[in-house]
Amino acid sequence: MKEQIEQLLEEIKGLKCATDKEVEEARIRLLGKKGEVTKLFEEFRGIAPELKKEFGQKLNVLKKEATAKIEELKSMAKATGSASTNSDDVTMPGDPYGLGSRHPVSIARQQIINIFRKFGYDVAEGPEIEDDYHVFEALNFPPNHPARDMQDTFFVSVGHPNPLLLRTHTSSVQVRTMEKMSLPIRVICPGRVFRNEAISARAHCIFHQVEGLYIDENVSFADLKQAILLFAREMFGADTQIRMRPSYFPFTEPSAEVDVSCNICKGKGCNICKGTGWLEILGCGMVDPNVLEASGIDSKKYSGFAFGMGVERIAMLKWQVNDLRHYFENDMRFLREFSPCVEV
Ligand code: 2NL
Repeated sequence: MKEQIEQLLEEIKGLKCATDKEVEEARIRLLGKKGEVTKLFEEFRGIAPELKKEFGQKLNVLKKEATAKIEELKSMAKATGSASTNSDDVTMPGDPYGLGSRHPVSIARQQIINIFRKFGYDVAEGPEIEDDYHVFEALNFPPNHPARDMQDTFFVSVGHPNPLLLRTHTSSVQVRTMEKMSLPIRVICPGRVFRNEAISARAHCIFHQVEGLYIDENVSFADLKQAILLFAREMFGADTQIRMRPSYFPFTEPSAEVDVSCNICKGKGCNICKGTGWLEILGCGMVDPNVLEASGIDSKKYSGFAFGMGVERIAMLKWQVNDLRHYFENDMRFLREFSPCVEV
């Protein structure tokens, strides 16, 4: 009986099962009515009284070990779908996962950057948490301008003469460039910006911008117009036309909004351009002399132009996406349309 108990203990220690069914079979074989452990308990009734103490203890240990092992195998089967304690079959194929791909906003941002790099612009980045001076004051925003209101801007600190806030445009990076770089300056500033707006098909409280700035002697509005025309043709196709409409920004004078001819109907009028034949792509203008002087640039000697565009908007127009929210929801069916995603 001693050998039988020891042999069974060894067997229990090394017990392996691949499925739920196998665990149940092992339980019946060991602990069932006619199971091996049960049988030993029956034999135990007939053994000599002086051996009862020793074998009683041994049998109790055996039963405990068998029950614990069955429980362990059962819970392992639940957790992994397999009760095998030896599931590391190195010959099995690995778990496949799809390759990631670039987000459409990232693709559009990179295309805009590449175009301006080709034109000789540097790329500059700066902090997302900014101060009032670099976002508003240095850009000629009057103290009571609505953009400085809590309704439009996310403030990080208030009640301070120069409060911290989340930048509402990347012009703040251009201000920092003007402060520290020698002239001439030719720079673009891509980055995330934040506005306290209700989310809709056309607006989001976080979006991406690319702003540009060119300052040198004798920079004219004609230079601005040519730079924007060349950009539009690179971005939307060689036959793209542009038109400029007068506008207003605190930091440029004169200011303009730029439309491109609709790349769907080629200017004839369709539902994308709402029958007008034109799509608005950016705002721009000649840098206001007050903005140059605030950053220590002599506005009598130097002039410049600047522009700003929303990357999501450019991406919507380029790929005819009619709802901005698609860019933030990370629906794989949408994202997969932009670059082939290797699926296994
Ligand atoms: C828009 C309009 C614009 C600028 C941004 C700028 C920057 C400096 C000086 C002057 Cl440092 N201007 N940026 C100028 C005109 C328009 O953005 O609609 N953006 C989405």
